[in-house]
Amino acid sequence: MASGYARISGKVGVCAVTSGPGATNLITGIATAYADSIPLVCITGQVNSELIGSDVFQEADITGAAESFVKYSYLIRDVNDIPRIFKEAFHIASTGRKGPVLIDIPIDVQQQMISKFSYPEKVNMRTYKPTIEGNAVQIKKVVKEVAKAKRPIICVGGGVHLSDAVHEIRKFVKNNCIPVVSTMMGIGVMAAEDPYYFGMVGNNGRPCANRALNESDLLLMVGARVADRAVNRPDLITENKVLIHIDVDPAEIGKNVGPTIPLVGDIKHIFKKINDFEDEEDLIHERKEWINTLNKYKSEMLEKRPVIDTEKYVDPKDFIESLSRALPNDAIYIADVGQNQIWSCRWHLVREGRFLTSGGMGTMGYSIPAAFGAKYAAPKKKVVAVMGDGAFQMSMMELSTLRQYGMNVSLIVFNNGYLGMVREYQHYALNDRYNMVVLHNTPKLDKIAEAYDMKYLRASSKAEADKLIEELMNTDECVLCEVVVDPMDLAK
Ligand SMILES: Cc1ncc(C[n+]2csc(CCOP(=O)(O)OP(=O)(O)O)c2C)c(N)n1
Repeated sequence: MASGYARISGKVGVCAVTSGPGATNLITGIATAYADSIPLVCITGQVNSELIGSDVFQEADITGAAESFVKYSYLIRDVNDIPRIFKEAFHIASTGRKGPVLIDIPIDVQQQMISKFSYPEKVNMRTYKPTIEGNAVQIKKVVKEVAKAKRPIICVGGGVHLSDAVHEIRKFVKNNCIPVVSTMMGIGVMAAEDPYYFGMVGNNGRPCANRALNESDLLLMVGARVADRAVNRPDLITENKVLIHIDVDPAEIGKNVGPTIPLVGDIKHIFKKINDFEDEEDLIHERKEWINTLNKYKSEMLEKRPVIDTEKYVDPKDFIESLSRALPNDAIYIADVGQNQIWSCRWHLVREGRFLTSGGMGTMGYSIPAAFGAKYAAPKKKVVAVMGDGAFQMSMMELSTLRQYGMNVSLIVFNNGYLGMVREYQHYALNDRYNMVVLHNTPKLDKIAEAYDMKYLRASSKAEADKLIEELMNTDECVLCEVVVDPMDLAK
């Protein structure tokens, strides 16, 4: 929830839990935020300072357990450190490469009074000074190199959203006539049907996006990690192109691939400066040809669409596309993890809204709580969460939280009776020897909706799906939709 809130509000999301099991329950949420660089301050209760380490009731060494997933953590020993630590925690979470910060507070510290409360105005940490402004010499080098490129491409990642640089990137793209592809976290930086945008790259990406990336002579990797899902063989990427890697985290640059030009800093700051340089008019013609070539790939390299019996099932790709066309321009769409996520990445057409998903960790059960946080941050926007029947059951207890706080979101469960993505893997890799992927026990969703006093809609054919979408657009209530899809359908 805090993560969904942070992504939509652009502020730090905060969550607080009790000691021991409360704290350990939070670990997956913390790790999910860490993998996607989401700014959080997570406050955990801790047992009495004097008892720490003696295995008392509800004790867990949470700073130790979460060590590798937090940007920083504190165990507060002195109540008078609270103002400074909170100031620092919010600063660390929300600057540089954003991420979760943990504050563990023993009960005795919570019960004491601060002798003289004063909340610091400034943070002064000698060891933490992220680079925001990009190096002027490097920026000039980037501009020079881009000006020479005939087949340049930009690959945008989640860092563009995190630095609120969508406007600056779109301006740069238009001024310089450069095509764009994205990672999963970079979806939405460009509108899905923008003529400069060619889709998501990677093993679950669009063939034309991968081809565009491969055939470019210059790649600007912006706010992306060059992670395994996006670039299969990073070691080969510089074989035929100049690589410019722009990221706020210096540790990302050179981690997976050595760039020709590294540039550390905040993307918004950097592109504001880059956009101030004059454009190279004479190359624009050649770049238009490059874009024409990519458009040819786009129309020729059509993805496989298995034939679905639309009298019996809903075609999820068709459904997602129709849904996204019906949604308001600024709608927030959240995909869970699994086949539903891959379908959503390809077929949800973002315009001015946002697309949220758990990219780095791929945490099932992400979408319902993230929908809560997104709706809390943007109460006037339509929020839709799409998930599989497996993930639904991992977070369905949060229906109660949605109802308690009156968060009217639309939840869409693709019911295929399987942990679909893993079934698909077992289909390809294990010759259909299915093991622990059948969901015989999915509860009746109409009954679940009734139990939580929610509206329920169902579709198991194309005709019903069209009606469902229409009804969904005409309601502001909290809705649980069951969309029956072919159990044997494939992600791609
Ligand atoms: C918490 C968690 N457990 C396990 C996995 C591994 N996993 C990835 S996709 C998937 C199946 C998802 O099934 P479902 O939610 O029904 O969605 P579908 O693939 O059918 O759309 C699993 C088990 C995961 N990503 N997260």
